[in-house]
Amino acid sequence: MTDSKELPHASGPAGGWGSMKGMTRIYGETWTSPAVTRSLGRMNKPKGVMCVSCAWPKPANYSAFEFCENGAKATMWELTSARCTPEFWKRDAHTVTALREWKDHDLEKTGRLTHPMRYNAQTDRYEEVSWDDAFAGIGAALNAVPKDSAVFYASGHAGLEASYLYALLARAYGNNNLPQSSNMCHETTSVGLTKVIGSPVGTIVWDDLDKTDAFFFFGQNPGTNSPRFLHPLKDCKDRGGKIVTFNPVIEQGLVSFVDPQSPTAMLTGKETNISDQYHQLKAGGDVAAILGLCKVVVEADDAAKAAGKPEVIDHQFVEQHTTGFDEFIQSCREATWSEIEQESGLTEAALRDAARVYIAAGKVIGVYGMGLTQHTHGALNIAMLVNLLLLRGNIGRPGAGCCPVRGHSNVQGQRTVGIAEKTKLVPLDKLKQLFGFDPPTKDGVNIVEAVEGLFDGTVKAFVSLGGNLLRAVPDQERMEKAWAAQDLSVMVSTKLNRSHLFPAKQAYILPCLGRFETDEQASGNQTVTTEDSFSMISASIGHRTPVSDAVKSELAIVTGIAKASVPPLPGLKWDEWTSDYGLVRDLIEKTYPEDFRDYNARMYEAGGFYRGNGAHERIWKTPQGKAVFTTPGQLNSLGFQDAPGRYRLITMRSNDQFNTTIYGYSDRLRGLEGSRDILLMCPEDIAEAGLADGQIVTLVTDVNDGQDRRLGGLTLTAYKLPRGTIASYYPECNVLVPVGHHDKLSKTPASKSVPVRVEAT
Ligand SMILES: Nc1nc2c(c(=O)[nH]1)N[C@H]1C(S)=C(S)[C@@H](COP(=O)(O)OP(=O)(O)OC[C@H]3O[C@@H](n4cnc5c(=O)[nH]c(N)nc54)[C@H](O)[C@@H]3O)O[C@H]1N2
Ligand SMILES: Nc1nc2c(c(=O)[nH]1)N[C@H]1C(S)=C(S)[C@@H](COP(=O)(O)OP(=O)(O)OC[C@H]3O[C@@H](n4cnc5c(=O)[nH]c(N)nc54)[C@H](O)[C@@H]3O)O[C@H]1N2
Ligand SMILES: [Mo]
Repeated sequence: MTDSKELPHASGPAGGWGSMKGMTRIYGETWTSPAVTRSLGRMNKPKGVMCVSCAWPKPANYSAFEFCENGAKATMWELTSARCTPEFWKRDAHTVTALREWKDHDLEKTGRLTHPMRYNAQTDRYEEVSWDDAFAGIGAALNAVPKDSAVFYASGHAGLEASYLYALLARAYGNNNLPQSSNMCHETTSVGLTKVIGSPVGTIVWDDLDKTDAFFFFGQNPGTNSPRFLHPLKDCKDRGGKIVTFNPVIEQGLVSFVDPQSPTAMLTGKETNISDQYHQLKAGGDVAAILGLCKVVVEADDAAKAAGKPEVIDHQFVEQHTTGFDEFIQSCREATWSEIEQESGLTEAALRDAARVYIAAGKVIGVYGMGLTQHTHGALNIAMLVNLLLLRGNIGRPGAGCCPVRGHSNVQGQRTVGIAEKTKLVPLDKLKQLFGFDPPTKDGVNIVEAVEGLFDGTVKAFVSLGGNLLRAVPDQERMEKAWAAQDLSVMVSTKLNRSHLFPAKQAYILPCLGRFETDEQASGNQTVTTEDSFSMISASIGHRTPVSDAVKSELAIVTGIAKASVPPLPGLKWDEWTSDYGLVRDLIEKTYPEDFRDYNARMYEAGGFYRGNGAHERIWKTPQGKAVFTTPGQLNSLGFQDAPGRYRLITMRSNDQFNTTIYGYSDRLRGLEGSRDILLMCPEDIAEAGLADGQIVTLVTDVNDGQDRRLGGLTLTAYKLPRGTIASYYPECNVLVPVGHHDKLSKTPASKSVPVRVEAT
């Protein structure tokens, strides 16, 4: 294993006092009140509030502190006492144009948005508007553009109830243009996993974490992005289990962890070593690495058979449950070690070590994140991981399975309840029956198509239920111009962000309640529900006083827009639904009866209720009716060739951000402090390029499509990375990602392997 102490930028373990310090700093910066500790105490517990940060599941046997460093940061960020009121826009320096010079961190630090605002081009400022005027203006503008040209985007925050009605609004308005943040994230999973196991989501549940013998991690960073995952990982190690990691970057959370919930560990500093093996493969090298693992499994099975020993491949499972096996193992036998080594950047010996752990483990969970999904052949990456799991029957039995770790707290659930641009994913006939209108049958746009539509002028109006799309998508510079050229932009937001600063001809910012706040409607304080990465559905009940009397719930905003833009129909009871969200849950249950049985009663169960998943029961909803082995057509997941001076750029998240929300400038777990304008490169590459550690450089996208994409002012920083793989931060790097650079099947932007050159500035 690589010793973290060898890193050019060594850091302490994940968790421990470092995480306490991280939380304390945000506490100081957000001026939140000490009452925040009461909110934190309710987090992820029945009748409490499900974390507003990531989608990591909530255990039924919860502990006193069921939150992590990043959940606490996200909570304090939302519960800040700072307010961005209409007064903010009256200050001389606060024109929209001037605010474009501000950093993401400083925009959000202005605090919670308190009033609906409309852009005034004369003054170049947003000005307060009444809700009635805002809804009327939005309705009129939506009805003035062709129906196909309006887009209804959702970032994965809003609860199931508001999301269901949002999807209904788009369809009643007249299109299926319902792209979502997962189009930049786990859409590769939704498409790729469905292709091979017939399920768009992961196959494990909480109990499997406690039963597994080994975790294999591919491109997911729990220390930063889902820190509560570190507890089951520590438990796995405590019971003698193994963890093997494949990641070009050494991520401290996968190296060692001090449990902040254990007084003994905190006082003694006792670290748990997490990864038994840490394989720093090249970005885009997973196809070859996994093929290498499978090759060893096939070899071991051949040898076992020859020696009359128990088989290594689970042939009974393969026979009964899969298709494509013969062709796949043929490709394993044919692949040479030299090409596997070349493409993965790992040695045969290292891959044999990893395969030994895989073979010795009775039950294995394969975990993955953006390191697999955000590639040109991201779906192939996922299919390869499934190949590996299928060989030994590691899907659909206790302690084993496939575990994509989702991002936003309700990103998976929004898709479940109809926020989907693909009509085949939505029971349109049910909608017709329930609401009495003909839902449009033409597929809508995903994010890449929406961005292309903005560029060519076919998208004219954009409604965003949360998020900061302009900052999150590829080709950001072009996007800023195109966004502002639209007829209408509507942002339902909690904080100011860059997407607000490129207002369309008519532009609105609509402030909404956060999940911690009470949501009083005619029938009382409302409950909202969310679905986590394990398909568990849980209720949240807000308990904090709303940030201002003038904010509305996301659901009330959705119904407000709906009433103003969709003709009235007896079946569309927007007001009634707003007065009691339980009625919306009844509609969800009627639309998806198998998934949401007894919804209103079961949503308070500890740990949530399970929506079910065929693949978990070995029911494969693929065209073949079986799980599918995939023979790789190529040995990496890139869409370009290596060339002299061309690097594979990983756009990465720091420990001090949640997507485009930048809490600060401390990437503690990577030992990087003080600046986000950095480029990480290994010392050998720096020397070969004739550059020097500390030098200021510019990144230039190495794609020949007539566009000049560059990002300057980056401090070159020597870091322990494989040759040819470099890394810099998202979202800053989004000016470099071409919109056409995406996963072939799902169109998820390939943000983890952007071809770039490095120029001395
Ligand atoms: N604190 C915090 N938490 C978050 C978020 C956040 O921004 N901040 N974002 C949320 C969201 S929306 C999401 S989707 C998730 C994202 O969480 P993750 O899926 O963990 O996403 P990333 O951190 O972007 O990338 C994961 C890892 O992939 C590695 N990697 C890059 N390229 C490759 C490759 O080619 N192969 C392999 N094997 N690994 C590679 C990177 O080094 C990194 O460690 O986290 C969620 N949680
Ligand atoms: N280069 C590169 N690009 C990427 C990625 C990458 O790894 N590399 N990752 C991609 C991924 S995985 C994702 S998910 C996207 C993220 O894309 P988005 O989901 O669009 O962006 P966020 O940064 O999560 O959105 C932050 C904003 O959401 C609003 N907000 C926060 N809480 C709430 C709430 O409760 N309700 C409402 N209505 N609004 C709220 C606030 O105004 C805040 O400014 O970015 C993608 N882009
Ligand atoms: Mo995400």
